[in-house]
Amino acid sequence: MTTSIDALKEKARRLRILSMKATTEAGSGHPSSCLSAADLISVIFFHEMQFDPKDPHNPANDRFILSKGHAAPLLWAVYAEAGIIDEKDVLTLRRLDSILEGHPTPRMPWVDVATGSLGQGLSVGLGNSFAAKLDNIPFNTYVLLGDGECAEGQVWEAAALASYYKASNLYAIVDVNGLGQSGRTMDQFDVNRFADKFRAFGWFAQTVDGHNYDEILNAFDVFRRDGGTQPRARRATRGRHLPFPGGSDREGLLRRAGRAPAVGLADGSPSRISPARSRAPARPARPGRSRRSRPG
Ligand SMILES: Cc1ncc(C[n+]2csc(CCOP(=O)(O)OP(=O)(O)O)c2C)c(N)n1
Ligand SMILES: [Mg+2]
Repeated sequence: MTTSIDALKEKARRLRILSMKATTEAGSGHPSSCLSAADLISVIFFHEMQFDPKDPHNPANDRFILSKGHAAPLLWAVYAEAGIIDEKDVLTLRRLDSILEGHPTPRMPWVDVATGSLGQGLSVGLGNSFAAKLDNIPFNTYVLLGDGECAEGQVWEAAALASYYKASNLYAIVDVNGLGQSGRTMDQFDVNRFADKFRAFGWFAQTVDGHNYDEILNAFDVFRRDGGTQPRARRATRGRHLPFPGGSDREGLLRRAGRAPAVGLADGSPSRISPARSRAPARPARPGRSRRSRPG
């Protein structure tokens, strides 16, 4: 694990800067949507996820879906920070000859599915979850959603199905920044409402301050430790981001508990997070993963 909290914060700072540079260069985009999620995505990519930075198609890679696809510049900045593309590539954002479009598309090899039509990412993540189980490959899928996006009914259709099928290898992280495209969201910074909704669908949900690294990291730890056994709510105050993981069932905990885990997350004033599978016990070696690493 590369990643001390200071290192994760520094990565997030660089992600913010590069996102701003890219959207400025392109003259369009959603820079604020990138900024609110930078701390969360730093932890997800540089602490939680495991993948081979040299092989986007390694079946054992953990998967990431940017369901709030309009924050694509942040995702491109992540791949630059991971050493997968150059920083200067990120500045080609939205050019006709660039594979780095304003929303993620599979023209970029690390993107499995085009996103940007809000509401669809969690459904695709659930498909990944099924695939992992059918192929017996223990990868996890992380889906980052917007809070405004959660007004889309498809999010809850996916949440219900994930719970029914105990998709314990699926994490949903909701960035509760209180804003949709042109105004306040219905629930604004009331992250507990997000967590309660996910819980109502059978998820293990936590809330965190999405800019507090101790809380974010702890939420993932809690999820790994308790996600399948004792659903617990982490009380927090208001949050800007909410991560919800569907959870991992490596140890079969979720299966036994009969529920899917979820995580919820945080914000910019105080916020909250949720769930976590366990980082603790080392994951069994995955096929073809010998070169996998957390990029530094
Ligand atoms: C199905 C659909 N409807 C509308 C839009 C237009 N749109 C783009 S960004 C956005 C606001 C998204 O807000 P939120 O999910 O909270 O993300 P944030 O930018 O706050 O992170 C909207 C409505 C879209 N991309 N897809
Ligand atoms: Mg929002």
